[in-house]
Amino acid sequence: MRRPKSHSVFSACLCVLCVSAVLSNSKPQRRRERREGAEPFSSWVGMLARSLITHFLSGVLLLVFAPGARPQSIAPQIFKVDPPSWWTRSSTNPIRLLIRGRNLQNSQVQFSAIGVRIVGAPRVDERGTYAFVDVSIASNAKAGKHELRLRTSHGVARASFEILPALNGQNRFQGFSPSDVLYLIMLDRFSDGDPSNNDPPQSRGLYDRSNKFYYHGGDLQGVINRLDYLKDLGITAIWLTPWYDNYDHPNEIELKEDKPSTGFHGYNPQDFYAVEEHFGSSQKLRELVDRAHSVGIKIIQDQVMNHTGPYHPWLNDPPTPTWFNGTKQSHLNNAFQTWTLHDPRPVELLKRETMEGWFLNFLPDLNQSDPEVARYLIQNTLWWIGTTGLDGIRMDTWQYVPNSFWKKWTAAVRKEFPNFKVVGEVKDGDVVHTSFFQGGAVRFDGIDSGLDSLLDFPLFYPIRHAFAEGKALDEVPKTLAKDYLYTNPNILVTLLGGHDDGRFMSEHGATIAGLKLANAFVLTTRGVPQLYYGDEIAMTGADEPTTRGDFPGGFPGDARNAFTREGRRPEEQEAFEFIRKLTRLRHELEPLRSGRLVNLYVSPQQYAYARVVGKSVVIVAFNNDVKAEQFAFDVSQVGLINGTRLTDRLGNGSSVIDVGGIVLNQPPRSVSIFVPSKN
Ligand SMILES: [Ca+2]
Ligand SMILES: [Ca+2]
Ligand SMILES: [Ca+2]
Repeated sequence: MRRPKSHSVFSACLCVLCVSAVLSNSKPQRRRERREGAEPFSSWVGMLARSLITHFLSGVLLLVFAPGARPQSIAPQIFKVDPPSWWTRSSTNPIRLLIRGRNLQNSQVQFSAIGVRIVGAPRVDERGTYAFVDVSIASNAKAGKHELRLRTSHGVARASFEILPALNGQNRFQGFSPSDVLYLIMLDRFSDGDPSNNDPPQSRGLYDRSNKFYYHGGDLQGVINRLDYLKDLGITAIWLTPWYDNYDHPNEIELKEDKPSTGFHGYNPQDFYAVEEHFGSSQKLRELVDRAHSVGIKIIQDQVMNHTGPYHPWLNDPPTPTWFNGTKQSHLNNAFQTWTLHDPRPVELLKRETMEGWFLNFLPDLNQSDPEVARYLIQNTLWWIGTTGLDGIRMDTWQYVPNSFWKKWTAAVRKEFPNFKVVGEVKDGDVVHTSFFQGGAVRFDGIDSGLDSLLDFPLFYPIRHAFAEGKALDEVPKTLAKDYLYTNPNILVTLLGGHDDGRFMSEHGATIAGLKLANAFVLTTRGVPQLYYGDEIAMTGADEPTTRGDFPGGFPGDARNAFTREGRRPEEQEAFEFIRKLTRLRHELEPLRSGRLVNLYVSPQQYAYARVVGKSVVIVAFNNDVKAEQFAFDVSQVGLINGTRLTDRLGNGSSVIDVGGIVLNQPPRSVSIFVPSKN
């Protein structure tokens, strides 16, 4: 924020003080003339006259000594209204607007719309740059854009605020469940459906496909264009990396390989209420949500509530003094001592450094304990859901935000959208740590966060170790053995890849066979499976920048199009077809979605389990060893009787139950999904 006039105003104020001092010089003499206990009428007249002269001279001096200050510069101005719209019949009413502008002191706000009413007086900060205004929206409020007028004694500023009809809840706000198959898309790197937004006027020069840290052109239209591909793959929900408007110029603070970077990843918002211009518009976003819903695909938004981007306008002009934890000049650096967050006896400074410290020492850490910040963020979440109809949220950096805030936030989301679901990112391999953050139980801190789901990172690492590196497979059931620590392990989001880790195929020892096993596990075990874009065609990328590579065929001029069979190489096609077969089995076989998980056999490199719902049983058996293995196990506990024939839906033959058990001869690095034959 520019404050160029401050020096001039300061000079003018000094001069006013001088004039006041001159006018005061006669006071001692007059006091001597005054009779004790009585203030002569002439004295009041004199004071009034002096006051008038002082004020007159102040005004003159302000004009004279403030070079460049025109009279209209003290008129109010509005730069932004958050939120820009709301809908009728919302569970949140009134809505609190945060108006950012200039000269907002002593303002009155008016609406001319029927059914829209201002509640109370605006609260304006002392700099006059923010006004908090409560707006009550009656159920009969007229939909449309309405003019908001902010009036001070120096003028009127106008802005628009839109009243929306509440979205019909059919096929919207659906949440997610183990019946879904999620697919994480790095928005900038998946598909460029609109080259006209690749180098937008608002942010020229940030597009460069040869630079790993610049925009590559992927956008919302690109996702719309690929809905058929995703549908064919068996995807029922898309998690998109953040579409918030990120900063419009190179990031000179966060250097990557010694050069400025960009906010192509979306996690550095400069505006929580706008869509990044490289990705499209809010209208295009609504189109994507509607088009996805029309083909049975849900949309999951990636939200950030822990911090803002390093160039957010709030940084130099926060709406309240406690908007951030610390200031740009003075704040804690994040120490990432996350273990202290579930420690009943934490070293307070370590915990504070983790909760309130700024990521990388430059991402401004929002203070959710400030009631205005909490209210702003809660409304922001509701706004994205309520104005688009999206179905779920993946919340970034969950653990760095206080549970006391999450409790209010999840309650507000659930109140308005009862079926909605949220998955939190707690990036940690320890079940003890991760499970602490799941809602559904009051923890030692006296709080139930209300969080539905977590990304299952404790299972992610054993999956990588076993299926990519070929290490012991029993690390997987050993991790699942800790499921009792979760309030609900069945809603955890299981994954073998994501945008913050190198790709599966770039792990030491990874093969297509291993990738197939890992997908077979994720798509048949408990939880909500999540795929990472490009893993279905065995894309590689060993680190964070390269794991976010461009999907081949998604961009103009690409040499081949891996969205089509013709464009896929043989091993890409092998992986793609296998994963598609798995998603189809999951959709077909109810036990794979909602069945309880029953472990049947575990050895260092073999693992077999059943998924059971009612009398329906599916048995999944892995041999992760590089040599064939025969192993036998009892299946009577899942209700399968002697003589039942089990057929492998992945084509490795069949097996007949005898003496309550089965004997399997599993080829090297193989998996079977056995289903009892009908006869
Ligand atoms: Ca584009
Ligand atoms: Ca931008
Ligand atoms: Ca924080």
